[in-house]
Amino acid sequence: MPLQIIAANITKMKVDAIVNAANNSLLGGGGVDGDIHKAAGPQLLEECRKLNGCKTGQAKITKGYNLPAKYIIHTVGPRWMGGIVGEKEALVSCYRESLKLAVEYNCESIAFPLISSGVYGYPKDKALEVAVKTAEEFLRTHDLAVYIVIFDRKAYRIAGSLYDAIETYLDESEIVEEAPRLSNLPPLKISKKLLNATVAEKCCKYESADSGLEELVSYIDESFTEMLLRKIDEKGITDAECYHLANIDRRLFYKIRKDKNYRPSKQTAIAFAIALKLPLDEAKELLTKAGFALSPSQVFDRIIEFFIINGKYDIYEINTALFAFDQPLLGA
Ligand code: AR6
Repeated sequence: MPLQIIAANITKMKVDAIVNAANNSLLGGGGVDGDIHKAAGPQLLEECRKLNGCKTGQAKITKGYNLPAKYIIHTVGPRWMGGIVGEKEALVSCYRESLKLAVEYNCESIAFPLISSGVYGYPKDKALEVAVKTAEEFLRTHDLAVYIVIFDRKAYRIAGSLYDAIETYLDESEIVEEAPRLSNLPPLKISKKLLNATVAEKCCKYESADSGLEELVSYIDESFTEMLLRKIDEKGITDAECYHLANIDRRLFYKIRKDKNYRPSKQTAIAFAIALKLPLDEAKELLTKAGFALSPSQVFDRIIEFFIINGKYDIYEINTALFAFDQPLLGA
């Protein structure tokens, strides 16, 4: 199942479980912990008192009480000490233990705040990287919708070097772009009636149609779905690998697989181009099949180009960058 990064207040999330960035006592505090206790109501503290605290890197579960979420998973992140006392391992453990608890309680969706990145001082870009990587690894073997919730969107930054490289790319003078290669043929106008006709009916109509129509129709290119499936075969990857690499829901993938004429959204089409590691010309071709292009005047399109040109095909890295530039994300 896909992983999504969203800007929100976690107490409002309608998911099976939300995660609380708590302290060892589990008796409440400031930040997200304070917000969750306030929104869930005093019964939460009563239940927390019975849990006998929680070790750093571990997780415990309670009911959600007045929250839209069924459960609250309380985990204790590490305090940032400069990254030299095993903070990363402890933070990875927070995500893993919380995810394991969610599965144990049959949750189908879970939302995390950026654990440790507030009062505990873990740098936000590094905290997000741990969150995304650990969740992504877990999703390879589990079916669960995972949301990483960013609260203070403005304070959020990705690693400086990547951010700077993308900014420089966006600032570069306009690149010369080839016109999207739709077809060498003039636009084809076919009535709805003809499109919906059976093959036999079409043959009859072609015979009486203007000369050349039959020839034109025979030029109709490989569809998006056909090109996608061909590329999956050529790359020798499985369907599951493909929809995971594309951060696409399994059900959506099979819907596309079954429908030769499926028209995906632009984000979905690009997600597959990334999953298949297509070079820029082939990525553009796949997009064209779905009726889209990459425009040099759109920030979103330029960021996608940046990653493809630099051979960076990690969809989760691309999504964190898109999020930093306030752009829609790929896949889910
Ligand atoms: N929804 C989503 N994210 C939030 C919300 C919210 N309502 N409120 C804050 N955040 P922090 P920590 C973000 O300090 O660093 C508490 O006192 C916030 O922007 O809540 O793990 C505990 O009791 C930040 O990115 O948790 C502990 O003593 C992230 O949540 C200590 O703080 C985590 O910030 C834990 O510190």
